Amino acid sequence: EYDREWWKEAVVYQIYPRSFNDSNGDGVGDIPGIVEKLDYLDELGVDVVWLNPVYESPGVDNGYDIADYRAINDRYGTMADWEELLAGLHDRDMRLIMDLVVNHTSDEHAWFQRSRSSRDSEYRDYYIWREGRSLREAGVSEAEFDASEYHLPRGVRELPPNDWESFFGGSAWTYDEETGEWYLHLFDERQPDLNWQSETLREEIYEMMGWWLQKGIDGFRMDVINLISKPEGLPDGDDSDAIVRGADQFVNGPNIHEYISEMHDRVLSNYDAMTVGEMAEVTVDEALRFSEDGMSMVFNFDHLRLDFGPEGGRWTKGEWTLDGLRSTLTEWQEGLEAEGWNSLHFNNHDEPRMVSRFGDDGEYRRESAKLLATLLLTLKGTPFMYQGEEIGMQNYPFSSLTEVRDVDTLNNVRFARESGRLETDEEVLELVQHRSRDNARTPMQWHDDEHAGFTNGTPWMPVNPNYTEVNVAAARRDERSVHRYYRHLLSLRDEYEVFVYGDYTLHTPDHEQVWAYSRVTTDAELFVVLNFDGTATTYAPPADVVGEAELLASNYGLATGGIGETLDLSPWEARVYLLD
Ligand code: ISL
Repeated sequence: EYDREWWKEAVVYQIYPRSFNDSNGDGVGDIPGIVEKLDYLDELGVDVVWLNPVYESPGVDNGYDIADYRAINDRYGTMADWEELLAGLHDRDMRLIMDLVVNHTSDEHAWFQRSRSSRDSEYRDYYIWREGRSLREAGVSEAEFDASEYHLPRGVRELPPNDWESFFGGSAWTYDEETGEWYLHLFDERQPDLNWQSETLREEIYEMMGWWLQKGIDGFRMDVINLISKPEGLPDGDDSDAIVRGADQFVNGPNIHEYISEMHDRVLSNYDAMTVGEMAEVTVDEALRFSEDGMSMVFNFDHLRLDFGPEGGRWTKGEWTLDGLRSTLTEWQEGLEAEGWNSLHFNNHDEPRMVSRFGDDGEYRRESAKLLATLLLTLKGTPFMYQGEEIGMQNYPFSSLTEVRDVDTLNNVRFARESGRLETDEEVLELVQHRSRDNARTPMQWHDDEHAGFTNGTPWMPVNPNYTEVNVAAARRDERSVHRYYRHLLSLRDEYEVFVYGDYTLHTPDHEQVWAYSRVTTDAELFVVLNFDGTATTYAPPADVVGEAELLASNYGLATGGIGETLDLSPWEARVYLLD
């Protein structure tokens, strides 16, 4: 009766290996460290692990700069360790999806080394090389020209081939002395973009994907996959409001659907694999097209931009509203109801912690973390949890830039300082606390020993000082913990199909602090009510849900069933009812 897929019924748990568990005391998490925690994941009740990149890499962007797609970074372990991880997951009926990072490689990848060596290299067109523009061509006078902006060698006075900007700040082009041309990098200069127009390159990628699938993995999370197609002639950006200059040209570029469906035909269609495409900017209509191309689902970020400031962009600060969150997520719920499938996520290794962002990480940390868990696990779609959210881990209280490791934060701060957009240390620190990806990258908090049990050595990132209270060991002992609540909801999802396949109907499009919705199949109905605020309120549910019902989950430990004509809701209260 439903269009069933294993990945629709699954809950994914994301592991950021550097910060999960260190088995050898070097301060960096590793694969044997994950293997030690497999029973923990099994007990929690998740079905799939998404592993952030563990491939050979110089680590400029913590592994998103890959030097060899078929080798494991020895910081993290060996291929044998990785095989043990895969087997250990499969033995416990869990699956593994790997990160596929094919918009770019590291500059240390052999392809790039050969590509940069000469204009005639057979690898030249694996990457995107262009000549610069002369000052005259660009209409820039000698006096106006600031060579330091482009990190040019002495004597070179030219501009990059176009005006595109890197997501990490500054021009997306770097001049390379070896051949006197520029190469494109939408991220760090040590992450050159691959040229998907080359059929040979595409073949190499498909072969590599097949190689991993043959090893037995269950799918891929595809990094910035909608950036891989760049338009002919690489025209300047046309939209000054774009997330970065040029995005209107290279986001969902002209051949994107051709490449994704080709990838599907050539590789993925031979396996029962799950794929999730990470998409910097994507609309519901685009998402539907990607599902026609054979992608299981995409990550969209509409709801993770609601707290950008009015100036726009990630390095600004504004306030999200319930109205914004509810209408954005509802648009996606409704838009993918008939076709397609949603992913659900409120944080990951690039985003602040969800309880700090959408909940209350002070007085109501526990309650609001549980409310957000309820939302994540009762909307329609495949939920993605990020390590630590199951114990309500929160943002790190940064007090200085010296605590920051992330290339994105450091580069963006540098460019914002250079351009005068951020003037004082206070402004910088406030934004870092609010936005830095490192908020999510502090070590996992296992127990209340030194370094939270993450390592016996010195952790590569400071541990959040709240680890003495917020840690797995304490949470497992405490019946009222966030952790217990996740376990409960995860088991409910296994028990009741309506959590997976029920249609979503919103009941409170305008309510100031309550978000209530139903999930309905032909034979069951869930009613979910969430009080998104630190004050109590009374809410009158729609008449057709009032009556006998079983209270399946509640973050205030209520025992009674039945939905009354009015519901008195405590601060951050969440309830899930199954109607009789
Ligand atoms: O960090 C961001 C949002 O918080 C984005 O600018 C981010 O860089 C973008 O969403 C793409 O992220 C992915 O690709 C990057 C890598 O640094 C991120 O960790 C990865 O998730 C480049 O590979």
